[in-house]
Amino acid sequence: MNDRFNRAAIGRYSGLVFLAAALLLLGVFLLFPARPQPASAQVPTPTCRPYNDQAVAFTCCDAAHDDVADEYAPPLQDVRTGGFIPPVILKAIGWYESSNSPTGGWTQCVNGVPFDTGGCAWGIMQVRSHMNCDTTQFNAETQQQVKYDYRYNIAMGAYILKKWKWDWHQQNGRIIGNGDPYIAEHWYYAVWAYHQWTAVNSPNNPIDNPCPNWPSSFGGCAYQDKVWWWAAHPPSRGGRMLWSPVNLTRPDPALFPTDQAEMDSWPTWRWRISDPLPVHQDWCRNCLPLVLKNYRAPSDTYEPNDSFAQAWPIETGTYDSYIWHATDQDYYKFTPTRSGAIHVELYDIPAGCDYDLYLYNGAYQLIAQSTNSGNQSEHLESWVSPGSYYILVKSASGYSRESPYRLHLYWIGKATAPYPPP
Ligand SMILES: [Ca+2]
Ligand SMILES: [Ca+2]
Ligand SMILES: [Ca+2]
Repeated sequence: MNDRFNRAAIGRYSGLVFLAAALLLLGVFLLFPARPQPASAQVPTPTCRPYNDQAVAFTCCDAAHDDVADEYAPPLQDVRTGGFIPPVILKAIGWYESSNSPTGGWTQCVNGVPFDTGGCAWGIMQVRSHMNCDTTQFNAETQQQVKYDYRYNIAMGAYILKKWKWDWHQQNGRIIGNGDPYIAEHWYYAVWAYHQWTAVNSPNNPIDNPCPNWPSSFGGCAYQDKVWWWAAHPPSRGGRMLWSPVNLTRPDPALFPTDQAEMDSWPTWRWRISDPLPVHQDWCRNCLPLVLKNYRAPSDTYEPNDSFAQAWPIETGTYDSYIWHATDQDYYKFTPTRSGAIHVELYDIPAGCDYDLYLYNGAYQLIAQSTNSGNQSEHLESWVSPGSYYILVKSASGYSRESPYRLHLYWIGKATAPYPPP
């Protein structure tokens, strides 16, 4: 070995080290690209997401159809149910669970403070599992959303009902009828377990649930019977019935255990009961209930909505409704919380009709319209900022009480990059 050789070797070696380091840095950069830093690292003080009865009803529909969860990417708990829940069940549970709040049912917050029971159960769905008083808890951000965001709260209630109660009963053979989730009566055990799966909720328990005046009133009845009663007797507020009644059939109470000892020894086959007839379906195609088949909407939906003031609040999603008479105007209100592009589509316009689509800003100024001829579909898009926007559907000619139009609102405010640039 001589010095020259060593220097050359060291030179080659240094070059390799430099190349390896550069590749490593490039790899690190590709794996963890620099992200724009938020303007302030401060955690914002949580505030209650604003809501009203219509917004709660629509969220119950979205949750029933597993359509809320997209907004809540990790690190929140994933609240996708992966299935269907008859929406009237979520509406009735949410009403009954929060009905002891100072402002009645469907209460998420009171005076800007999340509604709780004993600091343990939270919001409209009174979510208790994995919250403050439970031994295993959701992370802080998830708990915060359950408390402050009615949409997340309802989605979490739906998640618990479907993933932890319904699925658990199905897996253990406690099945009503053929276990079809589209039949509302099949959810009796899941709703029972939503409160607690003990004989305290057995409808045949004469001590806890005498239920003397069923079906005229639910006093003294089991938890899930109370939910059944509310489904059939929707409350009204502000002159509007909060949901369409669905007269759910209560199973024969004699089919169930009278006390905990009996319940503990109940063999699986005894939980398999036939359909309590008649059974019912409910979904949100028109936000109206279905009693089995052969159903037709008896009235228009989302009414009254004939002016800006009456505009029906909607979130992203699909809505079926009617131009019920020649001068019917259907206003919808959309309140984005972030800037983004919205797309509004109007389709399934009935044959022989010509409906048009208009978009207004919060000052009632027309900002976009789509007015194709005949029953061609309409489509418009616009850039929106946080605030109120109004969508108007009205008829240029014709109307139909038989065939609904379909309105679809798509919002990409969730996207990180504005498009088009503001
Ligand atoms: Ca209408
Ligand atoms: Ca109308
Ligand atoms: Ca048209």
